[in-house]
Amino acid sequence: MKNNIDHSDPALNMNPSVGNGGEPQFQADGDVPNLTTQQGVVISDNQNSLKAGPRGPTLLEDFVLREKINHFDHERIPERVVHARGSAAHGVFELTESLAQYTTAKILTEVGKQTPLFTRFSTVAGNKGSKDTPRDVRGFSVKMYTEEGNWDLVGNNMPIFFIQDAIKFPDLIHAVKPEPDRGFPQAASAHDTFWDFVGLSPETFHNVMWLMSDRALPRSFGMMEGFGIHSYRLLDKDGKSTFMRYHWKPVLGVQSLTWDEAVKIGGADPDFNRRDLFEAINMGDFPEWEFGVQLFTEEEANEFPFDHLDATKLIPEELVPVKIVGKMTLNRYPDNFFAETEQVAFCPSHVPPGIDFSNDPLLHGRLFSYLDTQLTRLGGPNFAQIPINAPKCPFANNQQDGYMQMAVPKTRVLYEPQSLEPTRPRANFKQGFKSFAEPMDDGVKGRIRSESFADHYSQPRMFFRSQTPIEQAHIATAFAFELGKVDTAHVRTRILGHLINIDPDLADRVATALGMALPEAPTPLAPIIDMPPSKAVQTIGITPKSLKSRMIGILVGDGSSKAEIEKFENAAKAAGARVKIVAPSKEAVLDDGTRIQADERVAGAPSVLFDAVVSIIMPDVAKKLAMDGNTLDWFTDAFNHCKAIAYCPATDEFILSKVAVKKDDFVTPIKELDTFIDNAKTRLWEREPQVRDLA
Ligand code: HDE
Repeated sequence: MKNNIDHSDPALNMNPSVGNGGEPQFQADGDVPNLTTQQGVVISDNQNSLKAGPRGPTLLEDFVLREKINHFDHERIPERVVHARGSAAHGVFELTESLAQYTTAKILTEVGKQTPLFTRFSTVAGNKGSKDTPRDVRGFSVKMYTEEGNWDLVGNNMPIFFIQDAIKFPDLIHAVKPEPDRGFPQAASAHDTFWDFVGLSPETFHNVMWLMSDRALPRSFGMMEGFGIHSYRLLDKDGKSTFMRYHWKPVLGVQSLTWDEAVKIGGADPDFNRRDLFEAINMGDFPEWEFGVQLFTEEEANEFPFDHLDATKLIPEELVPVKIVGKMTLNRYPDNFFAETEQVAFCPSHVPPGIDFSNDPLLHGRLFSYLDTQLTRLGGPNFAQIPINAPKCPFANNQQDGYMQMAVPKTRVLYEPQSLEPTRPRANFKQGFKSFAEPMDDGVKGRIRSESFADHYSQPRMFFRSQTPIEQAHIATAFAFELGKVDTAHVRTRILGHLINIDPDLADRVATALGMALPEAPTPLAPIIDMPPSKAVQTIGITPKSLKSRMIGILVGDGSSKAEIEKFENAAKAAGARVKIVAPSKEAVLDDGTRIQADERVAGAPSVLFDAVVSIIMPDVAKKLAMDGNTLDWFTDAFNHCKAIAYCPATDEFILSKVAVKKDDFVTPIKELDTFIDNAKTRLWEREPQVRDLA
């Protein structure tokens, strides 16, 4: 709400003394509701505590003060132990093709039905206040409020995971989180403990390859794929099971940042992805994903050259195509970050009838963990009553009491079997959730890792060999960067050994960048298979040429041509882009005398925040900006990040002449508007090896 108090008013600093009959500030009048305590008592003065005289001690009696401070003291809840940093949005799911042949779940059989949902994206390692752009896996969680109960699809933006067995999860997370003795580094895998764990756990390498790839640096949430990773089951009306792996495919396509951008954005705008989601939704530029499934039978799975119960293995889309059956649209930003984004509790065990679990041992650990963790995070067993977590279909049970109980059951019967209240809820075998009647083999109980889980190198190799040359260079460079932060020599050496098994050329490039000798490769536990390459695992190779939802920065100043600015603005917007005006000051007066407000000052908006940049400034402004490091970096960085640049004559004369920007096909004068718009849809990757020492 806009407040109409003039803060320059010296009266605000005065001390209105209620006890002495003065009228305090900020009083309710007209339509403004009264401010009250939690008990509904109207508060007379919210600016001054109760004191014994104007300069005397504050009185313990002041229940208004105590209640306010007491509640404030307890505002924080424990952040998520992983995935603490996150952003979310409301939306809707619509099924476009029925899977009735495979499942009874209505969410997957009722074509055209709109199901409300809430989706949260997250990083894994960083704390709640950490930046949006570390090199990290991203969480991709969707809570669908189906008419048969909530279905939580708790996935990641990579189709595989680091470990095969849940018992290793605390170790993985302890290794990647800040080191316990020093409390750093925050939100970073580039440190000794992570790479120590990785080197001693070769099963991690497939996910590590994805982590070193551009997939770990998403340009926006709307440009990420989502994967459930594990195989789930679909059950039809006869209880027949079909395995399912689910995928979210972004309509905007997969797009990523470069590492240098990600690092700089971390300083310039730690909320980069969150802000983008907020702005996109508020502008009606709704992020959308297609929902697809890979379906296969037990018999088909037996023919795969890997075990699909192993979460470190993806099922190549070329082997089992992704069948698109639905669409998710995110169309409403949460009203309150804490109440919704922070308190939402996802649990992979939340599935409606017709969906069931496979025997993936990682999934089984998760089926316990997510419910358990909410007890600490949300304070007790009643977190399902928090509005964001509550189902939107009827629900009823005999659970009672516990911390934060909101329900008031009006019955004497909270048990079963019972004969006192015939209308109380009962189980319903026909409609209810049933598990797959899986025949159990009579193996021996033990702490066992299946031999079919032993191949740790074939899929990392497939991933690397499927990449385009520039993506391979990014992966090798990322390994060199990360291992360059590892001080313990034997930890680095061990990683190089594994890389030889994945791809000798990759190992060689990383070793050369680090100035290290290659060790002997460890003996693989299983033969390494040369799988066919899969284009679906690329990033740059499959990024669409499009301006949709990308951001153009236009640098302007006093005297800039309004007509010229509008031409660029309109052309960019027509192609689906968003535009931000950047200027030396917060306001500028254009050539026709109109005063505009810049979205950002150039000092606060480095070019890493934009996908392409334009400069339309007058000579006197250009001359002044040529003395400003921020402005010079604006152009150099845009160039180094392979972006399209459109420049005016004054920019050319006074600024480009001073910086290392070469006039290639993507650096064009503003009169070539169409060329710029076309260039801005992509990046000139061929420029990168000229401006960066890639491994
Ligand atoms: Fe999670 N994970 N995880 N995880 N995970 C949590 O649950 C856990 C795993 C994922 O936006 C926690 O509510 C174990 C795989 C996402 O709120 C916790 C294991 C995948 C989110 C937990 C895994 C994920 C979490 C922390 C190994 C991709 C954020 C807070 C057995 C398929 C959800 C919470 C959100 C969060 C445990 C592995 C995805 C502690 C034990 C594999 C997206 O329960």
